[in-house]
Amino acid sequence: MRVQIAIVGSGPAGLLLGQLLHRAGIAAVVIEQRSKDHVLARIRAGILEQISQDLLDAAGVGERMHREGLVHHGIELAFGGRRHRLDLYRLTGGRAVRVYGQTELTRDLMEAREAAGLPSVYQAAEVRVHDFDGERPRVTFRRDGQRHEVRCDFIAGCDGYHGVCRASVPAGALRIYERVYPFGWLGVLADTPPVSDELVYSNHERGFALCSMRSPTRSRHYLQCSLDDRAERWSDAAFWDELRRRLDAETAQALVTGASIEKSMVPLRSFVAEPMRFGCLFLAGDAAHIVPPTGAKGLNLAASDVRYLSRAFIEYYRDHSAAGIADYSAKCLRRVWKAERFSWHMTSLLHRFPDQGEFGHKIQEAELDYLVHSQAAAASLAENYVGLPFED
Ligand code: FAS
Ligand code: PHB
Repeated sequence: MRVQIAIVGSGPAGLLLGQLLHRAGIAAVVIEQRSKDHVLARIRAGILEQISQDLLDAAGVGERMHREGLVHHGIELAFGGRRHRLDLYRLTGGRAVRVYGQTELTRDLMEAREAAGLPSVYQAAEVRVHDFDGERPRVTFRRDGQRHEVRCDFIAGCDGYHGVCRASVPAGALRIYERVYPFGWLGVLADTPPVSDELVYSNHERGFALCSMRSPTRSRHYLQCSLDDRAERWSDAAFWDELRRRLDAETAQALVTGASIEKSMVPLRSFVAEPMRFGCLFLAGDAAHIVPPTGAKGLNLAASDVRYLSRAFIEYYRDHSAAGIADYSAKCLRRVWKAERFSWHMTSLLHRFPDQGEFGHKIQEAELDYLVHSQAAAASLAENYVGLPFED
């Protein structure tokens, strides 16, 4: 097979890139190691910045998101037994976020790709990338016992943190920056009504908790947990009891519990691989960077990379200019590091660290108190939460 762009990975980054390239008449194939069902079964992000929503519209897949997604003008911070609302809309001069699960966004993109009859390979085994430092990059894989080869102009490594693309870059060519947090998140999805109209982020002495949602009838909750914890050790009752303990009295009272339909645990890390381009190989999304989910940035950063990468490829083929390709990594990384900073800040502000001590806790309390009583501090958090503007 020969295409212009070989996209490795059928998560949000790979599928969104494929759709934007298709709309520009650029031929791409998506190569995914798992099945569609497996990709759709992963429960992940829930918050879309306006920029990500605009990209989905540009990709022609925004209709269900607008119909079913929930626009949120604020978030609430709970600490010291009270909730404090941050009016994101007022603080940012009219900007908001939309709750729309990554699973649904991925489904919309998969369906659009299928409807357009675009080439995708699922359950591809032994995916390998070759000769991306030369002029003739290739991707090979096995499927149904046959070896396949895709010849292309460029390879988009959209294969996530554990993917093959970054792993194929010579170690000396990468600079890795990483912080592993001493805790994880235990997440539960349940068909129970959300505890509040907006998200509630709770800083509690027992640990962080987050009350989120997917729809008016489906809630998503998280508890900070230790790294040696396991989801299967938590009964639903134990999860709900601990969540109640970490909420203020009013919220705990309003919590409607029920059977979990998904329960999973993720470790938290900040991770950046620099640069994000190696010859004809371009990394996008989690393949290049990871943020702790506290700032709801992971999925939105993937979309941000894809915005730059799709424009670079379109410019290359339409305008015969390699400027966007040359600038790709530097432009992405400026935005990546700002999101890394914000996600690290939100994580440091809201979680209990084993070594933080009483002084550290008092500093957290003071920062939260300052945040909810200072217009300037609240506006700073708000503009990062809704998504910083692009500095193209
Ligand atoms: P993805 O990891 O989504 O997709 C990569 C794809 O590449 C996968 O389908 C994988 O199967 C495939 N792949 C991997 N290796 C391959 C190979 N060798 N060959 C072919 N295909 C290969 N973000 C938030 O904002 N909020 C959250 O609450 C949140 N929760 C998360 C929970 C978990 C468990 C994880 C891992 C991430 C979470 N994130 C969250 C971040 C998440 O949403 C990512 O930012 C988002 O999935 C990034 O999308 P992609 O870059 O497409 O990577
Ligand atoms: C989610 O709904 O999954 C979610 C929302 C906000 C976050 C993290 C996760 O900061």
